[in-house]
Amino acid sequence: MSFSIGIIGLPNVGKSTLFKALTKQPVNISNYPFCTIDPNVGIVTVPDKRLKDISKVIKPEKITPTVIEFVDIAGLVKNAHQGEGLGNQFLAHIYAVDMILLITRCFKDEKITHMEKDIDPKRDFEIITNELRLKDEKLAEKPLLNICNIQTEGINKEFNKCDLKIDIKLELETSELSKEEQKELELPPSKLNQLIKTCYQILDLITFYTITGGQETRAWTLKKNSFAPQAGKAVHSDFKEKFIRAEVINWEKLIKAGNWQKAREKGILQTQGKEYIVQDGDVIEFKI
Ligand SMILES: Nc1nc2c(ncn2[C@@H]2O[C@H](COP(=O)(O)OP(=O)(O)OP(=O)(O)O)[C@@H](O)[C@H]2O)c(=O)[nH]1
Ligand SMILES: [Mg+2]
Repeated sequence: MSFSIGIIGLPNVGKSTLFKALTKQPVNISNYPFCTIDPNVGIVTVPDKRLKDISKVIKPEKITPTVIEFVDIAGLVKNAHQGEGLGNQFLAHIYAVDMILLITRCFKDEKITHMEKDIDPKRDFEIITNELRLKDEKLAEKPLLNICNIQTEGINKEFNKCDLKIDIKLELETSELSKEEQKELELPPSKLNQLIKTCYQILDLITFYTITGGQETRAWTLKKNSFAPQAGKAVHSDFKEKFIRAEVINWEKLIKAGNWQKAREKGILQTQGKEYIVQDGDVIEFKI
């Protein structure tokens, strides 16, 4: 099951810059409103220390993290719902995502064009949320996280509706450096992992794992409170209908046991049926 997060905001506020820092994909970034027209779509690995820990004991040939999709949507302007700017077509892309990341510009920089001339994140936030509401009340009810694009070294306008302050330009510059270079330059720690994890929480997602007979450890994304067959469907479209039962163990217990076989010998693998609600951190083997 894949989940998708849309990056929206006024034109020229740093949406594509954030997208590039997250996905490392080459995209057009320029000091030019409506630089992005067609949405950019990219996949981002969900940071997961548990997957690394599981892999240390299982020693698989392959380790596959779970991913989340980000969509860099074109800039929205006032009256977009009536077709202003590139209007309606952009709003249509917002229907397709599960969650919205709204970028508001807080940094002052005379060189970067602002559609509304002056820096006022509160006004900009209201313009965008209003456009969503005018287009469709349902769009305004979507999960939303407001990212304030700030400048670490520079002048910023404060905005109290800020969920996460990120220096987006610095994040992109940091993401293009090696770990060693980042250390040497004493750059502040990146907030991108925190951003991805926060989206995960807002979307009410959990992670479960499969180990495919010790060949591949893999993380999967699932909505909280899903039944085991739903998790099976994430692994293989067939597995929902063919699901009979699953062997389940919490990831920490598996690590303690050493491997799947030892966990079985200890009798700590649990056999679960269709009614089992998958828990965050479960390692599962589906029986079909
Ligand atoms: N000074 C400063 N400039 C930034 C920051 N973030 C983005 N910019 C610059 O702002 C300009 C626009 O950035 P983009 O990422 O292309 O903006 P966008 O929101 O995708 O714009 P559209 O696609 O036109 O809607 C570029 O020149 C960026 O380098 C920032 O944190 N500080
Ligand atoms: Mg853009």
